[in-house]
Amino acid sequence: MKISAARVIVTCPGRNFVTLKLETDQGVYGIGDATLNGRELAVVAYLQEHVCPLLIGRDPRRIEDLWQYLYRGAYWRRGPVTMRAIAAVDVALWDIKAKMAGMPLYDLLGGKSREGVLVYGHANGADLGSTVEAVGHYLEMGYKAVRAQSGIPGLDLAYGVGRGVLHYEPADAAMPTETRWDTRKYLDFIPSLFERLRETFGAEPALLHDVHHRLTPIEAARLGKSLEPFDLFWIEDATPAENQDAFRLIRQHTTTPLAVGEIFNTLWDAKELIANQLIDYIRMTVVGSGGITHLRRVADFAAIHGVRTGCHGATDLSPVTMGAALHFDSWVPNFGIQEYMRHSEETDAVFPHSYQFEDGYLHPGDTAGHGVDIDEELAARYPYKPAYLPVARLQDGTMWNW
Ligand code: KDG
Ligand code: MG
Repeated sequence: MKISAARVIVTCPGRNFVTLKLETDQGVYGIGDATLNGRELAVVAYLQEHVCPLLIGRDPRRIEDLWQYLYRGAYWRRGPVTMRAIAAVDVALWDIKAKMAGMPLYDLLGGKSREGVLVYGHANGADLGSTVEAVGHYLEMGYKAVRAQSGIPGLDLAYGVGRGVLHYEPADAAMPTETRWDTRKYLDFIPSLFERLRETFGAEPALLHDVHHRLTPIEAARLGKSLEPFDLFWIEDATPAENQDAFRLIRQHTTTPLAVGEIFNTLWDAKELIANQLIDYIRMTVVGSGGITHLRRVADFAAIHGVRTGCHGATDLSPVTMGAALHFDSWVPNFGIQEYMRHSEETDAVFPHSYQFEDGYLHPGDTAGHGVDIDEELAARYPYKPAYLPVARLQDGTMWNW
């Protein structure tokens, strides 16, 4: 069996996606996601110029060997571009293997560990009142877990808050939107939001919050402490995690669970965090971290240290990643939760998929492979559109973390 073609498909049904399609001499094909929000064409070039030519003629059944070939063989290791390209190949190969076996991918991985995949939705509002309303809307839709992001009094644009629409799409302009940040305003406001959410909805729903890398370690410690009475499922990306040691300080001050990792690319980005039990949830997912092959290793390492998974699932991760992640989530023994930010109808039409939402859980479906396809004709009707993520500055203009 041989790989006969490797093609990169770029489409923008409301937002940009990069998809790799691997075809074989036996007619079976597989697809993988390679989207890197705001830097998409870098991965397109990496795949087209440097990876696709290496794949033609190779045996698609040798997933591990191909992974090692692309990782070790480049000499230059890690990074978001390289690891997304490897992930796209890896996920397409697992798709092919599962299709050849006539099995849904979760069966090939070891079978289901649970009946459904618990997901959290994204509620957001311009102010406290509308955020509470949005959380209520998600609970009415059946979600058992909801992330709440709100506009901050005195700040113009806050992370995670749409401009008048329920769904939030950050890569919203041909040049990066400039936002302003004020830590004191944020820290003064957020506990009142979660206090109101608990008053309104009681103790039952799981509530989550994304700090999006904005705080210093001691500020993150203060936030975690102030949110303890409201029993959050987690606070995410409390501080930038290049400095893994910083989490020791946060941990010493608070029992609020910590989640990190959506921008990590390999286990090495999270090794100290996991080994020292400085976090509770690891947010890496298939597209950002070298596919199923590497994510399995991360999850096994996390399992022996009591850390659970919480895969990133924003809309810039295509339905292909969502499908593959749901098979992974169905199998992985130390599953925590899966993020689920719904795609637009246009995106769902370009990527027909077998996964379904029901009563707070996603189900991967039982079709052979990862259950997600691409309608290439439809995809071709949506050409690539440059779009950047925003940037953030402090009130005095100093560049900050978005
Ligand atoms: O492309 C950036 C988004 O994926 C990110 O901002 C979303 O933080 C995010 C989340 O938790 O979904
Ligand atoms: Mg996040």
